[in-house]
Amino acid sequence: MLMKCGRIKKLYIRILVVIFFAIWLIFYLKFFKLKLPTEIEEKVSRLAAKYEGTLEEYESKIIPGLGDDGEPAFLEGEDQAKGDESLKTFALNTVLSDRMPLNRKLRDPRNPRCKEFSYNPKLKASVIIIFYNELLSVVLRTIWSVILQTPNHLLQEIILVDDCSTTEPLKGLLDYYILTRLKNYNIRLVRLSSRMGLIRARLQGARVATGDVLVFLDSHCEATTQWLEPLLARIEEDKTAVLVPIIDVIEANTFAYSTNGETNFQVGGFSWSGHFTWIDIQKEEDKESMGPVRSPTMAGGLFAIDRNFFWDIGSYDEQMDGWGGENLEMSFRIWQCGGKLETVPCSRVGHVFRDFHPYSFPDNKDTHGINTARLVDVWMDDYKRFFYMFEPLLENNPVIGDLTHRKQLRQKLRCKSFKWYLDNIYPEKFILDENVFAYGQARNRKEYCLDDLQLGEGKMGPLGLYVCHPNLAMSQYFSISSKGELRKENFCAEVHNERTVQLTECHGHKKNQYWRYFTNGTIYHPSTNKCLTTFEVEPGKGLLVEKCKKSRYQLWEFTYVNHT
Ligand code: LR7
Ligand code: MN
Repeated sequence: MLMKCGRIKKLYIRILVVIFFAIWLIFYLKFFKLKLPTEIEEKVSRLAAKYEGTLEEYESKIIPGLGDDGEPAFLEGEDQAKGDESLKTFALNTVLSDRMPLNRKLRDPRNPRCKEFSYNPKLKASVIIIFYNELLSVVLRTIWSVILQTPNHLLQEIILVDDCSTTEPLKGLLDYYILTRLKNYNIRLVRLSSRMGLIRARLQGARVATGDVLVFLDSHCEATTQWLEPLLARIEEDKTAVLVPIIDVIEANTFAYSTNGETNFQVGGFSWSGHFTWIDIQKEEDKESMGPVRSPTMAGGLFAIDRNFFWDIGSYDEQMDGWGGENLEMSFRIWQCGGKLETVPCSRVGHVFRDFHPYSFPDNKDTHGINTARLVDVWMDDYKRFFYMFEPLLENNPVIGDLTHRKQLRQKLRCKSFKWYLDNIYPEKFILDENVFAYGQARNRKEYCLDDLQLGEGKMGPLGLYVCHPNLAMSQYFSISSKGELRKENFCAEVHNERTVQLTECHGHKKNQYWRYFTNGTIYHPSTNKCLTTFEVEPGKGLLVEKCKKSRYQLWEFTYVNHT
């Protein structure tokens, strides 16, 4: 017995020695490899032969001071014409960007009160910037802004993830730029060997990150004064807080850095069709405090999160392809599974908003739709019914893919229901069929229905009349809310000139958006003392109000009526 113990002990020691040696070897090799100066020198001189000329020429074209302070910049003559032309293909002025200094100085856009706060975070950030076929100068300006606006001791590293770009300047020239012009900074460039889409590209970046906090940025951003400190300080206070800065607009044509004022900012919402939207902050005191403000969702591209928390809470849905959906998925998940999402008004970062995506996706797949279907199936419980009214073809469609892992995650983390999220985090969200007097199709003379005439999200237009569809579709879905609004998701019927009826943004103050639906079937508009009518209204045209009278043109029957 004693002998046996002795042998086992010896065996253990041997194993330990081997492990120790292996670890030492790995470290030694890694260290040695990193420090091998000749190898880097060789690479630099190899690249220099090919790119130094190009880079010098490129740098010589930069016009000092152009775009300083975030002022709009303009080019002249041929450059101006070429710049305008580039907007059509790249959705941003590439000629101007190439002329503007890569390290341009911006004004401090913050509310003056932010300067009174002092932050002294101990955490370090890994800034992860992913890109696919972006303009080199725009990417470099993003990197420079991070370097210039971040104190050294807070920046662990910058991780660039190239999602297998095909444009030439993002290849050798970018390598060469980093190895020469940025050699004093800790920058890692990860090249993906195939196009993975932005969700998986971000995951690859997160996998190699070593900082305490991950900060994700789009590759066409510019950080401003003290952008990082309040984010890190808040995470230090609460590891479960996921934070977004105020995202200012960098104009795609002039690169003007524009803010919506020092105090005005919005937070994230969503539409039932599965899109991110901006919404006003509900509580007045939240606007004033300049402290972190609750945000039901985030836009997705710019945020800070504790690195361990990122993995614990389920990182991303790796089966999401291309672009879109991951932002709402992460937002709902964070709230439902015990985290919080906040906008930090004293942190501001600009983002170039483009009119269209200058890139396409393999197979032209509707990745936004598919990704959103994945998230609604996992996180939204029965409320997914609304999304599928917008996207009926995606319901139960195998293109959505397997959801087992994400559903398991929801169970494992014991996440709360979507109803909890709506009640507690986003109580201002209008739910089309809850707490309403009536909803569904509103029929007049059996065959005609209220119809938004394909208004489209965010647009105003007449409240129309159309032949009823055999099934309830979103264009004919209306509700009479508990406040007496005749409404869609965000649009309310309102009387203009005492006669025509328009759908405009709901203001919540009753007035000319106030209606009453009587049990006799009339929809009455108190402030004009008139009733909604189809008299002399052609299908496809806007509805009217007229003096209330006994008339079948004024009678409406909703699919569902809640008798209270
Ligand atoms: O296949 C791709 N691979 C990539 O690496 C496609 C894109 N990308 C990169 C791209 O180069 C860019 O750096 O991913 C980043 C985001 O792509 P954008 O800039 O074309 O997206 P966007 O700004 O139009 O879209 C917003 O919504 C997306 C949904 O998937 C992402 O979450 C974006 O990060 C997000 N951007 C923001 O939140 C910035 C504020 C905009 C608003 C509102
Ligand atoms: Mn973007």
